[in-house]
Amino acid sequence: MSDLAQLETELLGEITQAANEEALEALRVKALGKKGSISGLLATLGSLAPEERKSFGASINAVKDRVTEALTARRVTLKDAALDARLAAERADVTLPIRESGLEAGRIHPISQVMDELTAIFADLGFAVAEGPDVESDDYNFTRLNFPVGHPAREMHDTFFFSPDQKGDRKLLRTHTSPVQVRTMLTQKPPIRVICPGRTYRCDSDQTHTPMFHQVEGLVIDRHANLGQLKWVLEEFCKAFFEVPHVKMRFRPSFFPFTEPSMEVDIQCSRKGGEIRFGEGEDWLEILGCGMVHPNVLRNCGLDPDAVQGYAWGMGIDRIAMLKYGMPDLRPFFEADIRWLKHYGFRPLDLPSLAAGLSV
Ligand code: 2NM
Repeated sequence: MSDLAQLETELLGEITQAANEEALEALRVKALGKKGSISGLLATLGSLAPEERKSFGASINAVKDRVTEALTARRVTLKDAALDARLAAERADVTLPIRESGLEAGRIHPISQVMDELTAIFADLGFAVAEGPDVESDDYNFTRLNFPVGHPAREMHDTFFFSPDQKGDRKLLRTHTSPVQVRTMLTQKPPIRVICPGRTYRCDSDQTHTPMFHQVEGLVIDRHANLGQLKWVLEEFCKAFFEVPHVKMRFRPSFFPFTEPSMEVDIQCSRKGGEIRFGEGEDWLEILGCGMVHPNVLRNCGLDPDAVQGYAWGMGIDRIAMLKYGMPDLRPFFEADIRWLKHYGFRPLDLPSLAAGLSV
Protein backbone atom coordinates (compact mmCIF):
# COMPACT_ATOMS: atom_id res chain seq x y z
CA MET A 1 0.00 0.00 0.00
CA SER A 2 1.35 3.42 -0.91
CA ASP A 3 2.09 5.91 1.87
CA LEU A 4 -0.82 8.02 0.63
CA ALA A 5 -3.27 5.12 0.72
CA GLN A 6 -2.05 4.18 4.18
CA LEU A 7 -2.48 7.77 5.42
CA GLU A 8 -6.03 7.79 4.03
CA THR A 9 -6.89 4.49 5.70
CA GLU A 10 -5.49 5.73 9.03
CA LEU A 11 -7.34 9.07 8.87
CA LEU A 12 -10.67 7.55 7.83
CA GLY A 13 -10.33 4.96 10.60
CA GLU A 14 -9.61 7.63 13.21
CA ILE A 15 -12.50 9.77 11.95
CA THR A 16 -15.01 6.91 12.36
CA GLN A 17 -13.67 6.31 15.86
CA ALA A 18 -13.79 10.00 16.95
CA ALA A 19 -15.82 9.99 20.18
CA ASN A 20 -17.00 13.60 20.13
CA GLU A 21 -16.88 16.88 18.24
CA GLU A 22 -13.71 18.08 20.00
CA ALA A 23 -11.83 14.89 19.02
CA LEU A 24 -13.11 15.28 15.46
CA GLU A 25 -11.91 18.88 15.28
CA ALA A 26 -8.47 17.78 16.52
CA LEU A 27 -8.39 15.20 13.66
CA ARG A 28 -9.35 17.87 11.10
CA VAL A 29 -6.46 20.04 12.26
CA LYS A 30 -4.12 17.03 12.25
CA ALA A 31 -5.00 16.24 8.57
CA LEU A 32 -6.02 19.51 6.93
CA GLY A 33 -4.66 22.26 9.22
CA LYS A 34 -1.70 24.41 8.18
CA LYS A 35 0.76 21.85 9.58
CA GLY A 36 -1.51 18.86 8.86
CA SER A 37 -0.41 15.66 7.16
CA ILE A 38 -2.32 16.26 3.90
CA SER A 39 -1.29 19.92 3.76
CA GLY A 40 2.32 18.69 4.27
CA LEU A 41 2.06 16.35 1.27
CA LEU A 42 0.61 19.13 -0.93
CA ALA A 43 3.58 21.33 0.03
CA THR A 44 6.03 18.70 -1.36
CA LEU A 45 4.46 18.93 -4.89
CA GLY A 46 6.67 21.89 -5.81
CA SER A 47 9.79 19.74 -5.71
CA LEU A 48 8.41 17.08 -8.13
CA ALA A 49 8.75 16.78 -11.90
CA PRO A 50 5.75 18.29 -13.78
CA GLU A 51 4.04 15.00 -14.90
CA GLU A 52 4.59 13.39 -11.50
CA ARG A 53 3.28 16.55 -9.87
CA LYS A 54 0.05 16.35 -11.88
CA SER A 55 -0.88 12.74 -11.05
CA PHE A 56 0.30 12.83 -7.40
CA GLY A 57 -1.42 16.16 -6.89
CA ALA A 58 -4.66 14.70 -8.23
CA SER A 59 -4.32 11.70 -5.86
CA ILE A 60 -3.69 13.91 -2.82
CA ASN A 61 -6.65 16.13 -3.67
CA ALA A 62 -8.87 13.07 -4.06
CA VAL A 63 -7.79 11.87 -0.58
CA LYS A 64 -8.36 15.39 0.80
CA ASP A 65 -11.93 15.37 -0.62
CA ARG A 66 -12.74 11.95 0.85
CA VAL A 67 -11.29 12.92 4.26
CA THR A 68 -13.31 16.17 4.23
CA GLU A 69 -16.43 14.20 3.34
CA ALA A 70 -15.78 11.71 6.12
CA LEU A 71 -15.25 14.57 8.60
CA THR A 72 -18.57 16.17 7.59
CA ALA A 73 -20.45 12.87 7.81
CA ARG A 74 -18.97 12.06 11.23
CA ARG A 75 -19.74 15.57 12.47
CA VAL A 76 -23.41 15.14 11.54
CA THR A 77 -23.53 11.76 13.29
CA LEU A 78 -21.93 13.14 16.45
CA LYS A 79 -24.24 16.19 16.49
CA ASP A 80 -27.32 13.97 16.19
CA ALA A 81 -26.06 11.68 18.94
CA ALA A 82 -25.32 14.65 21.21
CA LEU A 83 -28.84 16.02 20.64
CA ASP A 84 -30.41 12.60 21.31
CA ALA A 85 -28.44 12.31 24.54
CA ARG A 86 -29.53 15.78 25.65
CA LEU A 87 -33.17 15.13 24.82
CA ALA A 88 -33.07 11.88 26.78
CA ALA A 89 -31.47 13.61 29.79
CA GLU A 90 -33.83 16.59 29.76
CA ARG A 91 -37.05 14.65 29.29
CA ALA A 92 -39.90 16.14 31.35
CA ASP A 93 -42.22 13.80 33.27
CA VAL A 94 -45.58 15.38 32.51
CA THR A 95 -47.28 13.02 34.96
CA LEU A 96 -45.57 14.68 37.98
CA PRO A 97 -47.88 16.83 40.18
CA ILE A 98 -47.46 20.57 39.57
CA ARG A 99 -45.54 22.70 42.05
CA GLU A 100 -47.79 24.39 44.68
CA SER A 101 -48.48 27.95 43.54
CA GLY A 102 -48.38 31.04 45.75
CA LEU A 103 -52.17 31.15 45.46
CA GLU A 104 -52.40 27.75 47.17
CA ALA A 105 -49.86 28.55 49.87
CA GLY A 106 -51.23 32.01 50.76
CA ARG A 107 -53.96 32.61 53.34
CA ILE A 108 -56.45 35.41 53.96
CA HIS A 109 -56.25 36.72 57.53
CA PRO A 110 -59.43 36.02 59.56
CA ILE A 111 -59.94 39.79 60.05
CA SER A 112 -59.91 40.37 56.29
CA GLN A 113 -62.23 37.40 55.86
CA VAL A 114 -64.70 38.74 58.45
CA MET A 115 -64.57 42.22 56.86
CA ASP A 116 -65.39 40.63 53.49
CA GLU A 117 -68.26 38.69 55.10
CA LEU A 118 -69.67 41.84 56.76
CA THR A 119 -69.44 43.71 53.50
CA ALA A 120 -71.27 40.94 51.62
CA ILE A 121 -74.07 40.84 54.22
CA PHE A 122 -74.61 44.61 54.43
CA ALA A 123 -74.23 45.10 50.67
CA ASP A 124 -77.15 42.67 50.29
CA LEU A 125 -79.16 44.92 52.67
CA GLY A 126 -78.40 47.97 50.51
CA PHE A 127 -75.44 49.43 52.45
CA ALA A 128 -72.40 51.03 50.81
CA VAL A 129 -68.90 50.86 52.30
CA ALA A 130 -67.39 54.20 53.41
CA GLU A 131 -63.75 54.71 54.36
CA GLY A 132 -61.73 57.51 55.93
CA PRO A 133 -58.24 58.27 57.27
CA ASP A 134 -56.75 56.64 60.39
CA VAL A 135 -55.27 60.01 61.41
CA GLU A 136 -58.17 62.28 62.36
CA SER A 137 -58.92 65.67 63.84
CA ASP A 138 -60.23 66.07 67.38
CA ASP A 139 -63.25 67.74 65.77
CA TYR A 140 -64.32 64.70 63.69
CA ASN A 141 -63.34 62.06 66.25
CA PHE A 142 -64.98 63.78 69.26
CA THR A 143 -66.49 67.27 69.08
CA ARG A 144 -68.98 66.75 66.25
CA LEU A 145 -69.97 63.41 67.78
CA ASN A 146 -71.28 65.24 70.84
CA PHE A 147 -68.27 64.56 73.11
CA PRO A 148 -68.02 68.03 74.71
CA VAL A 149 -64.52 69.39 75.37
CA GLY A 150 -63.51 68.26 78.87
CA HIS A 151 -66.19 65.52 78.96
CA PRO A 152 -65.00 62.33 80.76
CA ALA A 153 -66.06 60.19 77.76
CA ARG A 154 -63.04 61.61 75.93
CA GLU A 155 -60.67 60.32 78.60
CA MET A 156 -62.34 56.89 78.45
CA HIS A 157 -61.11 56.48 74.89
CA ASP A 158 -57.36 56.31 75.82
CA THR A 159 -56.54 58.36 72.75
CA PHE A 160 -53.18 58.39 70.96
CA PHE A 161 -52.49 62.09 70.27
CA PHE A 162 -49.89 63.53 67.89
CA SER A 163 -47.80 66.57 68.81
CA PRO A 164 -49.65 69.84 68.10
CA ASP A 165 -48.81 71.58 64.77
CA GLN A 166 -47.82 75.29 64.40
CA LYS A 167 -51.46 76.35 64.74
CA GLY A 168 -51.77 74.29 67.95
CA ASP A 169 -54.06 71.68 66.27
CA ARG A 170 -53.58 68.23 67.73
CA LYS A 171 -54.28 65.30 65.38
CA LEU A 172 -55.04 61.85 66.77
CA LEU A 173 -55.44 58.20 65.75
CA ARG A 174 -59.18 57.64 65.45
CA THR A 175 -60.56 55.82 68.50
CA HIS A 176 -63.60 54.55 66.55
CA THR A 177 -64.74 54.64 62.89
CA SER A 178 -67.50 57.18 63.68
CA PRO A 179 -65.52 60.08 62.09
CA VAL A 180 -66.08 58.29 58.77
CA GLN A 181 -69.81 58.65 59.40
CA VAL A 182 -69.33 62.34 60.20
CA ARG A 183 -67.56 62.75 56.85
CA THR A 184 -70.37 60.82 55.10
CA MET A 185 -73.13 62.99 56.63
CA LEU A 186 -71.20 66.15 55.69
CA THR A 187 -70.84 65.13 52.03
CA GLN A 188 -73.85 62.97 51.14
CA LYS A 189 -77.54 63.74 50.98
CA PRO A 190 -80.01 61.49 52.85
CA PRO A 191 -81.12 58.77 52.53
CA ILE A 192 -77.74 57.42 53.72
CA ARG A 193 -76.96 53.75 54.29
CA VAL A 194 -73.29 53.04 54.98
CA ILE A 195 -71.04 50.71 56.92
CA CYS A 196 -67.57 51.83 57.95
CA PRO A 197 -65.13 48.99 58.61
CA GLY A 198 -61.55 49.81 59.52
CA ARG A 199 -58.68 50.14 61.95
CA THR A 200 -59.12 51.96 65.25
CA TYR A 201 -56.65 52.79 68.02
CA ARG A 202 -56.73 53.07 71.79
CA CYS A 203 -53.81 53.12 74.23
CA ASP A 204 -54.81 49.85 75.89
CA SER A 205 -53.01 46.52 75.91
CA ASP A 206 -53.84 43.36 77.87
CA GLN A 207 -55.32 39.85 77.40
CA THR A 208 -58.41 41.19 75.64
CA HIS A 209 -57.21 44.54 74.20
CA THR A 210 -54.67 45.47 71.53
CA PRO A 211 -53.68 49.12 70.85
CA MET A 212 -54.83 48.70 67.22
CA PHE A 213 -58.09 46.87 66.66
CA HIS A 214 -60.89 46.75 64.07
CA GLN A 215 -64.42 48.09 64.15
CA VAL A 216 -67.37 48.19 61.85
CA GLU A 217 -69.98 50.85 62.38
CA GLY A 218 -73.22 51.33 60.48
CA LEU A 219 -75.33 54.40 59.85
CA VAL A 220 -78.76 54.97 58.35
CA ILE A 221 -80.15 58.48 57.88
CA ASP A 222 -83.66 58.85 56.49
CA ARG A 223 -86.89 60.73 57.13
CA HIS A 224 -88.38 57.88 59.16
CA ALA A 225 -85.36 55.80 60.24
CA ASN A 226 -86.38 54.11 63.53
CA LEU A 227 -85.48 51.58 66.23
CA GLY A 228 -87.70 48.86 64.72
CA GLN A 229 -85.63 48.99 61.53
CA LEU A 230 -82.40 49.00 63.55
CA LYS A 231 -83.45 45.83 65.42
CA TRP A 232 -84.38 44.10 62.16
CA VAL A 233 -81.11 45.04 60.44
CA LEU A 234 -79.05 43.80 63.41
CA GLU A 235 -81.01 40.53 63.64
CA GLU A 236 -80.67 39.88 59.92
CA PHE A 237 -76.96 40.61 60.22
CA CYS A 238 -76.45 38.24 63.17
CA LYS A 239 -78.33 35.38 61.47
CA ALA A 240 -76.32 35.81 58.26
CA PHE A 241 -72.98 36.31 60.01
CA PHE A 242 -73.24 33.39 62.45
CA GLU A 243 -74.92 31.29 59.74
CA VAL A 244 -77.90 30.19 61.91
CA PRO A 245 -81.62 30.27 61.03
CA HIS A 246 -82.74 32.02 64.26
CA VAL A 247 -81.16 34.37 66.82
CA LYS A 248 -82.52 35.87 70.02
CA MET A 249 -81.22 39.32 70.88
CA ARG A 250 -81.55 41.45 74.00
CA PHE A 251 -81.40 45.26 73.92
CA ARG A 252 -80.27 46.83 77.23
CA PRO A 253 -80.32 50.60 77.88
CA SER A 254 -76.86 52.14 77.87
CA PHE A 255 -75.07 55.42 77.19
CA PHE A 256 -73.05 56.76 74.26
CA PRO A 257 -72.55 60.50 73.69
CA PHE A 258 -73.54 60.22 70.00
CA THR A 259 -76.83 58.32 70.40
CA GLU A 260 -80.07 58.83 72.33
CA PRO A 261 -81.49 56.45 73.29
CA SER A 262 -78.45 54.16 73.42
CA MET A 263 -78.42 50.38 73.81
CA GLU A 264 -76.04 47.51 74.27
CA VAL A 265 -77.03 44.34 72.47
CA ASP A 266 -76.59 40.77 73.72
CA ILE A 267 -77.02 37.66 71.63
CA GLN A 268 -78.34 34.42 73.09
CA CYS A 269 -75.92 31.51 73.05
CA SER A 270 -75.04 28.19 74.63
CA ARG A 271 -71.61 27.38 76.09
CA LYS A 272 -71.14 23.62 76.30
CA GLY A 273 -67.70 22.08 76.47
CA GLY A 274 -65.98 25.40 75.85
CA GLU A 275 -67.78 25.85 72.54
CA ILE A 276 -70.12 28.78 71.88
CA ARG A 277 -73.21 28.24 69.73
CA PHE A 278 -75.67 30.92 68.68
CA GLY A 279 -79.41 30.59 68.17
CA GLU A 280 -79.73 28.22 71.19
CA GLY A 281 -78.98 28.04 74.92
CA GLU A 282 -79.56 30.27 77.94
CA ASP A 283 -76.43 32.44 78.10
CA TRP A 284 -76.07 36.01 76.81
CA LEU A 285 -73.06 37.52 75.09
CA GLU A 286 -72.59 41.23 74.45
CA ILE A 287 -71.73 41.88 70.81
CA LEU A 288 -72.48 45.51 69.90
CA GLY A 289 -73.69 48.97 70.84
CA CYS A 290 -76.30 51.03 69.00
CA GLY A 291 -78.88 53.78 69.20
CA MET A 292 -80.67 56.66 67.50
CA VAL A 293 -78.22 59.32 66.29
CA HIS A 294 -78.26 62.25 68.76
CA PRO A 295 -79.87 65.45 67.34
CA ASN A 296 -76.68 67.36 68.25
CA VAL A 297 -74.67 64.99 66.01
CA LEU A 298 -77.11 65.49 63.11
CA ARG A 299 -76.87 69.30 63.53
CA ASN A 300 -73.05 69.16 63.82
CA CYS A 301 -72.97 67.24 60.54
CA GLY A 302 -75.17 69.66 58.58
CA LEU A 303 -78.46 67.75 58.91
CA ASP A 304 -81.80 69.03 60.24
CA PRO A 305 -83.07 66.84 63.15
CA ASP A 306 -86.62 68.00 62.37
CA ALA A 307 -86.36 66.70 58.78
CA VAL A 308 -84.38 63.45 59.18
CA GLN A 309 -83.38 60.99 61.87
CA GLY A 310 -80.87 58.21 62.01
CA TYR A 311 -79.76 55.02 63.70
CA ALA A 312 -76.22 53.77 64.13
CA TRP A 313 -74.31 50.89 65.64
CA GLY A 314 -70.76 49.77 66.24
CA MET A 315 -69.01 46.50 66.98
CA GLY A 316 -65.53 45.03 67.29
CA ILE A 317 -64.50 42.94 64.30
CA ASP A 318 -61.70 41.11 66.13
CA ARG A 319 -64.14 40.00 68.80
CA ILE A 320 -66.84 38.68 66.44
CA ALA A 321 -64.12 36.95 64.39
CA MET A 322 -62.95 35.15 67.57
CA LEU A 323 -66.52 34.17 68.42
CA LYS A 324 -67.36 32.87 64.96
CA TYR A 325 -64.15 30.97 64.30
CA GLY A 326 -63.48 29.72 67.84
CA MET A 327 -60.19 31.52 68.29
CA PRO A 328 -59.49 31.66 72.04
CA ASP A 329 -56.75 34.32 72.08
CA LEU A 330 -56.63 37.80 70.53
CA ARG A 331 -52.86 38.26 70.48
CA PRO A 332 -51.94 35.87 67.61
CA PHE A 333 -54.05 38.08 65.29
CA PHE A 334 -51.14 40.49 65.18
CA GLU A 335 -48.13 38.17 65.51
CA ALA A 336 -47.82 37.18 61.82
CA ASP A 337 -47.11 33.55 62.77
CA ILE A 338 -47.39 31.57 59.54
CA ARG A 339 -48.44 28.42 61.45
CA TRP A 340 -51.39 30.23 63.07
CA LEU A 341 -52.38 31.69 59.69
CA LYS A 342 -52.20 28.23 58.04
CA HIS A 343 -54.58 26.95 60.75
CA TYR A 344 -57.06 29.85 60.97
CA GLY A 345 -56.59 31.54 57.57
CA PHE A 346 -58.84 31.29 54.53
CA ARG A 347 -58.07 30.33 50.93
CA PRO A 348 -57.65 33.34 48.63
CA LEU A 349 -60.21 32.21 46.06
CA ASP A 350 -62.92 31.18 48.55
CA LEU A 351 -64.55 34.62 48.48
CA PRO A 352 -67.44 35.01 50.90
CA SER A 353 -70.82 35.59 49.27
CA LEU A 354 -74.39 35.05 50.42
CA ALA A 355 -75.08 32.81 47.42
CA ALA A 356 -72.02 30.54 47.75
CA GLY A 357 -71.80 30.66 51.56
CA LEU A 358 -69.87 33.10 53.74
CA SER A 359 -67.35 30.68 55.21
CA VAL A 360 -66.79 27.49 53.23
C1 2NM B 1 -71.42 52.63 68.58
C2 2NM B 1 -72.57 52.56 69.36
C3 2NM B 1 -73.62 53.42 69.06
C4 2NM B 1 -72.20 55.37 66.25
C5 2NM B 1 -72.87 56.58 66.10
C6 2NM B 1 -72.35 57.17 64.99
C7 2NM B 1 -72.71 58.46 64.40
F1 2NM B 1 -71.68 58.94 63.71
F2 2NM B 1 -73.69 58.31 63.56
F3 2NM B 1 -73.05 59.30 65.33
N1 2NM B 1 -71.45 56.36 64.50
N2 2NM B 1 -71.34 55.26 65.27
C8 2NM B 1 -72.34 54.39 67.29
C9 2NM B 1 -73.49 54.33 68.03
C10 2NM B 1 -71.31 53.54 67.56
O1 2NM B 1 -70.33 51.82 68.80
C11 2NM B 1 -70.33 50.95 69.88
